[in-house]
Amino acid sequence: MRSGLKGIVKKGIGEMGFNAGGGAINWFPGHMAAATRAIRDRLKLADLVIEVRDSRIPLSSTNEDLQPQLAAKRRVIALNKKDLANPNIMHKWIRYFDSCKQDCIPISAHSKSSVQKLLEVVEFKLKEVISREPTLLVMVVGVPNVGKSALINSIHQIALSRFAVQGKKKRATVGPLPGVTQDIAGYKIAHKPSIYVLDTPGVLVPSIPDIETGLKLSLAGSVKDSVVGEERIARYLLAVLNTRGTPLHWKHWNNRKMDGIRYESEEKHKYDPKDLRPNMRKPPSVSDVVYVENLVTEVQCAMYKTLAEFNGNVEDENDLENLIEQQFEVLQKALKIPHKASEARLMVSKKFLTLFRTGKLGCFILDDVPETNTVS
Ligand SMILES: Nc1nc2c(ncn2[C@@H]2O[C@H](COP(=O)(O)OP(=O)(O)O)[C@@H](O)[C@H]2O)c(=O)[nH]1
Ligand SMILES: [Mg+2]
Repeated sequence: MRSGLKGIVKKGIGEMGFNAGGGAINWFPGHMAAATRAIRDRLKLADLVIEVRDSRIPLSSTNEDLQPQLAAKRRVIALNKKDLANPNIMHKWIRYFDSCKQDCIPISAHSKSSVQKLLEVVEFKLKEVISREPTLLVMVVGVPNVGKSALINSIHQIALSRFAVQGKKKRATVGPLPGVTQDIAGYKIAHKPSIYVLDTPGVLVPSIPDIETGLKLSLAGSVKDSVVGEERIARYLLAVLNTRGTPLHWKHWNNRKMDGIRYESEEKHKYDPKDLRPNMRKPPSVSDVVYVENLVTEVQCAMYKTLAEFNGNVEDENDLENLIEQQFEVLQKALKIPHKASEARLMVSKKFLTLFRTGKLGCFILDDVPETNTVS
């Protein structure tokens, strides 16, 4: 890890450890211990696991404690939220998982076609068992917020349409399976053989191995914001963006956008009788979209300007900290947060995080592809 970033990570969190028992940061709520036990028990019965991870953090979003058990099963890793991940780096990750002989498929749980592809891989891997077992169990596991339930819902939708095509009146059985705890819901997605897919509650490990993993999980939304604090998460994000030099690329991006706007407005000058007709099909949210786009442009320009004019060294902890301090101020303006607002920093952090998490600042992958050939 770069030294400036390392310093920010350390300083931001101080000496607080991410552990189950105590310290200021406790992200292992009691219910997760019980849930982990229930998942371990079910895993014994599973014919296949779909391990859902967040594409933006393909390694940091693993549950290390479950890895030995997961690795021993038929497993497909679904790298979800691919719409938020940088596709170029995603290719490298796919190659990495390939080199580890681990089936892995990037998906977006909201896109039926990608979920369909995942199901094809699942069915292929189950082929030999399908011929001899009347009932098969597929478990969906992963840390919180990676999109397990969204995936299950899409699988369910696909299953419903399959059943409908077969003309069966009794469609997929929805709801808890007999003997399955309420927290683990199951859906039937096929018959002959019957295939059940089980959703599970997201569980983290009792102790997060290192602070940066914790910050990445927070950034991706697997840990509640209140646990680490929005400002700390935002500072970490700013540190990552600056050390990567990302805002320097935003200039070109926004130049192109501006060219687009200029081009459009020139076009408008041409007289077209159609322009006189009231535009009935204009969606009502256009102004919202424009508002957010402008906000993003302002944020990116502010970030670009501060970094381009910065004459310190982002690898130096103190320099980086000064830069981030300065950026908090310009971001407040860009994000239109009143100068005197109480808790302005918190508001800046929250808004900035929202832009990042919704992909408005671009696509990112925060984990570095390992050089060794070990999957964890
Ligand atoms: N952008 C994006 N968001 C997703 C995707 N899949 C799930 N989400 C969102 O991620 C959040 C958590 O999803 P959920 O299914 O509840 O996660 P779970 O805790 O693993 O069950 C929700 O806001 C989903 O809408 C995806 O492929 N792309
Ligand atoms: Mg869920």
